Amino acid sequence: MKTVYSPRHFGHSGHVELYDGAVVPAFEKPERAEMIRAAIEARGFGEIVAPAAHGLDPLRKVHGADYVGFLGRAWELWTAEGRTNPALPSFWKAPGMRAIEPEAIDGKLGHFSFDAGCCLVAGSWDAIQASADAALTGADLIAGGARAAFALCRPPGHHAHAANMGGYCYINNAAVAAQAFRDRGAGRVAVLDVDYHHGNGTQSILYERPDVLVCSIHADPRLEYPYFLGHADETGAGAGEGFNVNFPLPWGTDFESWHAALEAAARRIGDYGAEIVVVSLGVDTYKGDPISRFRLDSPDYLSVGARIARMGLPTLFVMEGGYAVEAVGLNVANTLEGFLQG
Ligand code: OKP
Ligand code: ZN
Repeated sequence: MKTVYSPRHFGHSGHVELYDGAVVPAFEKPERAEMIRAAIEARGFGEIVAPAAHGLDPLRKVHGADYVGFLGRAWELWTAEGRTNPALPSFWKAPGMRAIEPEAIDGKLGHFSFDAGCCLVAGSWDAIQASADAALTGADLIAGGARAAFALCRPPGHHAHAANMGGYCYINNAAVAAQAFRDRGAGRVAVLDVDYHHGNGTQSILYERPDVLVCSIHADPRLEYPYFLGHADETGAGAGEGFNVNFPLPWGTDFESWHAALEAAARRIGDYGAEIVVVSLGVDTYKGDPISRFRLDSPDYLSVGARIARMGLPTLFVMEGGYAVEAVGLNVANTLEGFLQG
């Protein structure tokens, strides 16, 4: 299995987030991708290749053109105001306010986000594009006949909505890849999101579509970020009714309970008749994750990968979360090894 990786992710460094009432370095940091790359290299799963440039058109198929344009210009607009700190949003519209894009960068940052989990620094846009290109290149590998590929995306993507960044995510790499598979002729695509957090952006983007089934296993939004989406009664809308499946689980969930949800999701994907599965691979379900509260242990990820393999589908793994830097490489490599042996 090939891995798609670019060192351009390092451009997205030195960014911050609000945590416990303070501005702190973001948990989503470059060391994560480097630990994963090192673990993949050490296991010798296959070649590590650079992403090919796909341009912005595939991004604009799932995101608004104004939003993509904003991401490309935000740093320039911010520095034109004399700012040197990361461009961090902190103003949002409440229901009843008006969704008119402000001219000032501070207003634009709020207009195109849903939380303070995403700021932009000088190299962010380049890293964001390389991350999306990694997902698209992984999709190319599978379209070319590979059974599986691993897109080592950083920054991650599953929280990003069509026109809003949030939760460390800017471009929804999984949705971009799912769309790319559809455009290449796949009739039915599934997204299986195993990150600890609900994939609110992926759900939102694909909510009214029957051609992409979205299944997400995550901490219950009554307890956990993203708080305002991810409940079990969100089953899709319009033509997409029945094609969104959420598995919210309580804090402290162990592997046995978590795996029962994976089993149900895998069966649902099989019943759907998916031709390809995009796995939003977060390993923040790990017991040692600093911002999460599930209890999976490193060997459990071998079983996760094996169960995904048993679906018997061409599989694109797209990297999402996982913040226990010392274990993130091991946990991702175990997932992929379980898949390859399964
Ligand atoms: C991204 B991914 C910190 C509380 C919420 C956001 C978590 C984003 C996780 N202020 N932090 O799904 O791993
Ligand atoms: Zn997560």
